[in-house]
Amino acid sequence: MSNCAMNYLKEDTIVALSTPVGKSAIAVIRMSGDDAFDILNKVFKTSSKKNYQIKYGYLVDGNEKKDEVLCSFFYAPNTYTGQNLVEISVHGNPVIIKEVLNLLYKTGARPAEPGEFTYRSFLNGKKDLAQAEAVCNLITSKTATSAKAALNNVRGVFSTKIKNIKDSITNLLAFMEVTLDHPEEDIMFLSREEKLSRLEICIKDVEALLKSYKASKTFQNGIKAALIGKPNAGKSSLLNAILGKNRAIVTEIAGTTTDTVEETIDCHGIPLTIIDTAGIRKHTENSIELLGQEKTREIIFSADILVWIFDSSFPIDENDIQLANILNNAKLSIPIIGLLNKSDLPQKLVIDENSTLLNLLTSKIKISAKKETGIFTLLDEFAKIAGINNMQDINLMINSRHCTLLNNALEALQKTKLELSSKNADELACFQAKVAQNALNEILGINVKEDILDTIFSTFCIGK
Ligand SMILES: Nc1nc2c(ncn2[C@@H]2O[C@H](COP(=O)(O)OP(=O)(O)OP(=O)(O)O)[C@@H](O)[C@H]2O)c(=O)[nH]1
Ligand SMILES: [Mg+2]
Repeated sequence: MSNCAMNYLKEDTIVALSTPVGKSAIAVIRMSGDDAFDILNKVFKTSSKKNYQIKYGYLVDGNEKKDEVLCSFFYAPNTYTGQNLVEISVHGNPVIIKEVLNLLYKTGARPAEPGEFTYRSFLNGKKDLAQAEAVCNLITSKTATSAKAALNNVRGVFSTKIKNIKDSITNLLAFMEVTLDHPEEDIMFLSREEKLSRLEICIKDVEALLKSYKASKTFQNGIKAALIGKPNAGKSSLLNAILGKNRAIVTEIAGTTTDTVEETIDCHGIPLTIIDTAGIRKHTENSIELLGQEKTREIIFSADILVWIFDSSFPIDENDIQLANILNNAKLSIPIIGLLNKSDLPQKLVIDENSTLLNLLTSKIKISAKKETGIFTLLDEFAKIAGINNMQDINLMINSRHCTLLNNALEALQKTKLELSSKNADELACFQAKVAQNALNEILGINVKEDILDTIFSTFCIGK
């Protein structure tokens, strides 16, 4: 199957299931193209005489009724794709869906490629590229906070910011070019200082957007925290306390958890995946536990944050030392939060101020997984490590493509500034300002190469 944007035809009529595959009350099949209404009318029988936008009836193949449906008609150009578009609500049974799709293929529609509805919306100028990309983010957002940010991008908040910066550069360029063409005159010109100060504003605006990139990434992709520690330290108890439900088995037997248990929560708007692991200890005969410990060692390398849980009702023992050695040898560059658990019991744990063990820890927090104390402090610590302040909100989704282009724009603007500051180098200044303009245009999808569009839209699901 080709999912290359270059092969996407704009004119023919495409059809796809836009809801998940499976059983549901209703499934929605979407069809877009000049012939969408003609194709549908060949197989749609309705008694509705009025020109309603939504019509009730049956999809038929000759005399055979395929399903009882509702069809919503959207007339070009005010539609998602900018073309004639129909949404057919069928019964959500995979068998029916397949039959209906086959019927529509037979009648002249072709299966849509991934992201092709949104691609058409981009081609027809309904959405710029940054807006179109955000449709995908909006669907895959894992927390309300990131969904809100993605919605702002779809609405065009991010695009407007880019356009404003671009307009300022265009305006500035006009003044710079006039200086080039009429170097002897000095009326109507912006002074060098004025040009520089306008340029500085553009630079600040681009920098502000770039600052949101790290947070955007965290909110979109989330972070992974692995709970590690010796058996019986209270890892599974902590997972349950954070989730507020009994997800993992907790017993007083050391070596209870043998396989990893994973859950994702909303931590200050960040999708935080917490992984409970098998406890690491020096001696065990249990082969399942040994396999679990192997898995724990692998997870240590794939996590963004480690949470090392100690049993503070006992002194440090050989199992803690064993884990310290593993972590030391792993030479990790990720934060390790030390949790002194069981703070409800008499405290026996002493971490020697000079020990390598202490050096491994980024921070120390006292908790009791059993009494559920210290949990909020831990969640705040996660957010802090992720670079998110307590009340910080994120308004926009800036992806890695935007980040690269914003960096290109920033570099070009800084070069423009350099050229402008050193006298009589205005041609080079104009050239660099145009480089910045082009980078910003590319964010919006202006003059973007087909293969870039291909890469972006092929990551979408079919039916989007
Ligand atoms: N008093 C007290 N007991 C706790 C606390 N946290 C856990 N425990 C107890 O410690 C025992 C072990 O807890 P688990 O959560 O199963 O420990 P684990 O680290 O998952 O152990 P493994 O799965 O064997 O590696 C259980 O009996 C818990 O009830 C705590 O904060 N205070
Ligand atoms: Mg456990």
